[in-house]
Amino acid sequence: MELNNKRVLVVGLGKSGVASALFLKAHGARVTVSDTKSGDELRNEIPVLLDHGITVETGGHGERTFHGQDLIVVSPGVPVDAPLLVQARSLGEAVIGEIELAAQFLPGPIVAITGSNGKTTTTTLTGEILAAGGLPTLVGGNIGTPAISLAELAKRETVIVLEVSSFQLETIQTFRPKVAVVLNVTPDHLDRHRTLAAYVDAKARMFENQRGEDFAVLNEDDPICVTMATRTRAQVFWFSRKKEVKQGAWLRDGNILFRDGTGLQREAQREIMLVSEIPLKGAHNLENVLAAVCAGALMGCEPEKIRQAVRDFKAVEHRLEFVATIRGVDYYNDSKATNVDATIKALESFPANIHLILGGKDKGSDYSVLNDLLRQRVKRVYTIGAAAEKIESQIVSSKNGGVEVVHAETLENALRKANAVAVPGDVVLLAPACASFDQFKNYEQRGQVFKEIVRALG
Ligand code: UMA
Repeated sequence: MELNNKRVLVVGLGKSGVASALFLKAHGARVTVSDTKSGDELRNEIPVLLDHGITVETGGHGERTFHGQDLIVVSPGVPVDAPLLVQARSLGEAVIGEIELAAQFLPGPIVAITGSNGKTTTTTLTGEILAAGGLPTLVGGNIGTPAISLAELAKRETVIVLEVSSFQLETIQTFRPKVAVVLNVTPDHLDRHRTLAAYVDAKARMFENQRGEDFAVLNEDDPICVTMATRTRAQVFWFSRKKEVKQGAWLRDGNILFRDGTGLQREAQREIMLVSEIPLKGAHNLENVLAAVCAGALMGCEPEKIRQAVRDFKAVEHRLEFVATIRGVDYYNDSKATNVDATIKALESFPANIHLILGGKDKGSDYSVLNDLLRQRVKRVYTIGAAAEKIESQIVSSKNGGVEVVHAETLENALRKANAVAVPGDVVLLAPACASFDQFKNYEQRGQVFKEIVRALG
C-alpha cells in the first residue's frame, strides 16, 4: 500500500486511531482524524497529533471531512454502517479497519485468535509458547496494543500473535492469518451485529483469505465452530476436551496429546503435558490451553517448550484474577467477563457461595440464561450500572424461588454490601456480563477500581 502524499482520514481517536494516525503520518500520508468526543475529552490525545502535523476534528464527524479522501481507516468501535461511511463507500472511497492497515504492513506470519471468550488468555499464552519455542514473537490486537503499532517493530521472521474481535474483522480485506484460531462462538455484541448469524459471519472472516498451506484451529466441542470448518480453504485442526480429534489437540488419561495428520509427519502423535500441570482454573481455560497448544505445535514448537510455557503461565489481569482473601472471603476480578457466556464460565469455576456483581452497559444480551447457575451457586446478586433494571427483570428473584438480588448501582456500593454479609468460605466475584462504558473508561479501569476497593476493604 502506497501512503506517500495520500489523503487519509482516521475515524475514532482511541488507541487504534492514535496508533493508525501516527503510523500513516510517518509513512508520508496527509492525515486527518475525526472523533465525536469533544476537544476537552480528548485533551491527552490531541497535542501529540498536532505535534506531528495531523489535522484533528472533534465534537462530531463533519460530512465534508469524509469527502475526497484516498483512504478511510476506521476504529473498531465505529459501526461499519455509519451513514458517512456508507456514503464514502458509495463514492468509491476505500474504507478499511486498523487491522487491515496493519495486515498490509506486517511482514511476517500472523497467528490470529478470535472467539466470544478466552481470546485474551489464549493470545497471551500462545505468545508465550511461541517465545519459549524460540520464535521472535510480538503480541497485540484487541488485547490492547493496536496491531498497527507492531508494524514498525516486526521483522520478516517475527511471528505476530493477534487477538482479533468481530468488530475488527468486519473491515478486513486482505488480512490472512497463517494460523486462524476460533475458540468458541456464543451470542455477544448483538447490539452492533443485530443477529447471531451476522456475528458468526464476522468471525468467519478470519478464514476469508486463507490458502491451502494455512491452518484453521477450531473447537470441536462448540457447535458453531463445527459449522465454520466448511468456510476455510486452510487445513483444519481441531481441539476438544471431550473427544479424540482427527488432527489437533485432545485429552487421553489426563494427558494433552497433539496429532499432526499432515504431510511428512502423517499421524505423528505427541504427548504434550499432563492436564494437572495447567495452572489456570476452569474447564474454559483447558479449552484455551488446547487451542494454544495447537497453535504452538503448528508453528513448530517442541512439546517440551510448549509444556514449559503453559506450566509457567499466570492468569491474565482481569480474567478470573484472584485479588485477595479478606476475613476468609475470596475476591475475584473477572472484569473481562463482558458477556453472559463469560459470566457462566466464571460461575462454573466456583462450586457455591458466590456473591456476584452483575451489570454495566447492556449489549442486547439475554440474562435469563444465567438463572440455573444463579439458583445453584450464587448467594446474592448485586446489580450495577445502566443494565441493572434489565437484569433484574430477567433473573428470577428469591421471592419467586430464585436468587436474592440487591440493587447496588455502583461497584463500590456492591462491594461494601457484599463485604458486610459474606462469611468465610464465600467468594465475591465481579463477572458483570456487560460492557463497562456506562460507568468506566474500559473493562481494565473497572477491574482496577474493583481491586482498589477490595484492597481498601482489607
Ligand atoms: N468514536 C467515534 N465515532 C463513532 C464511534 C466511536 O468517533 O461512531 C470514537 C470514540 O469517541 C472514541 C474512539 O472512537 O474516542 C474509540 O474507538 P474504539 O472504540 O475503536 O476504541 P479503541 O481505543 O481504538 O480500542 C479498540 C478496541 N475497542 C473496541 O473494539 C470497542 C479495543 O478492544 C482494543 O484493545 C483496541 O482497539 C486495540 O486494538 C476493547 C474492546 O472492548 C478491549 N473490544 C471488544 C471486546 O473485546 O469485546 C470488541
